[in-house]
Amino acid sequence: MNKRSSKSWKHSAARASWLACLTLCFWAGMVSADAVQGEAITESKLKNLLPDPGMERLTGDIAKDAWSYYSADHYVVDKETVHGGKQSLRLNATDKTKGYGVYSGGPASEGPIDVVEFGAWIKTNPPLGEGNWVRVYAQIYLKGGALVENTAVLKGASADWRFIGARVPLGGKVIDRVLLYLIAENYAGTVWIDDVCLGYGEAPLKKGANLIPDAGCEDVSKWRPYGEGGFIRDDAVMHSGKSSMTLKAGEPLRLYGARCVVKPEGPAVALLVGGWCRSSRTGGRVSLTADVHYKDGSVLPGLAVLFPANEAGWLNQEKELLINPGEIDYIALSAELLYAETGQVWFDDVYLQLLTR
Ligand SMILES: [Ca+2]
Repeated sequence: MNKRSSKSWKHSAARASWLACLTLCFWAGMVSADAVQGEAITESKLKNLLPDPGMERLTGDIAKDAWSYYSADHYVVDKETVHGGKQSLRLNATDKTKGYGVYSGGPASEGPIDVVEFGAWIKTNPPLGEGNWVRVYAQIYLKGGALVENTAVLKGASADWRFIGARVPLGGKVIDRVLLYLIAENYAGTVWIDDVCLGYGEAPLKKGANLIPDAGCEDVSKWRPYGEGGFIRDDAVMHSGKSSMTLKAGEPLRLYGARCVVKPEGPAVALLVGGWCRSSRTGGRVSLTADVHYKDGSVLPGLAVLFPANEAGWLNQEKELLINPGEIDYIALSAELLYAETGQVWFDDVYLQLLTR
């Protein structure tokens, strides 16, 4: 994030919402009453989206820095007490009735997000006592205006650096922006903040069961001729089990194939299409190709996984193919040998699985 956009967090709306949340929303989305020890979040491998997470570019000049304060009291650049790098941010809290803190933010997401992770390393002197705490509070603004809040709270006496953080499941929502506040409350003393993290995660898609009824090509009665047809079961060549399915090129510039139609249930983000293929051919194209037919009559055709020529043996190829949203009526999967001049291909252990969030 560049300097210009980082300044966009210093607007009055953020301060107003902070004041509102101080009184109204403190306990909303509270995830942790005590410190979450360890690096569970910092090791999450998510890209850190904060403009200056390590306080390394902090100058102490509110007009220049990526961090803003919202109380009347300034933060200080500390080069002595650091968690990582050469600097940390220090708050000098003198009045227990005030909140002392800073905030920064994260950008809009490019696509749906499944989890937001945030956290920070905190040190206090004197140690936090009964009724004192430091919290990391995230305001996640979704596209369309909804607000998701979550808070991780550091409590308990310790003079050491401690990590607090939280994971917020969003279930595939698009983020407009995130504001991340670090606040000491009901506390008089010194607070250091360093190595803050804010990341957006897209969880791996969930794989459904294989929809192909005769995936191992043991029976092949579930497959139908496609194009010029001409496929047969081969009991002498197989990747696994007792047989495979083979297609032979005949007339050049023709399509020889076998097709299987499945009726999946429920929505999907993508299809996982793959299988094992062995081929001995001249020219042409070998593929597993899916056509998705929707209940509204529309068709998404030609989602193909290509197999290179591989006379030496069996080769596995697979692909995650994004599909359009909508209710699927059926999917036709074709094992194809297209435009080959001569030759033969074998397919075995074919799979077609729905991928969902
Ligand atoms: Ca640092």
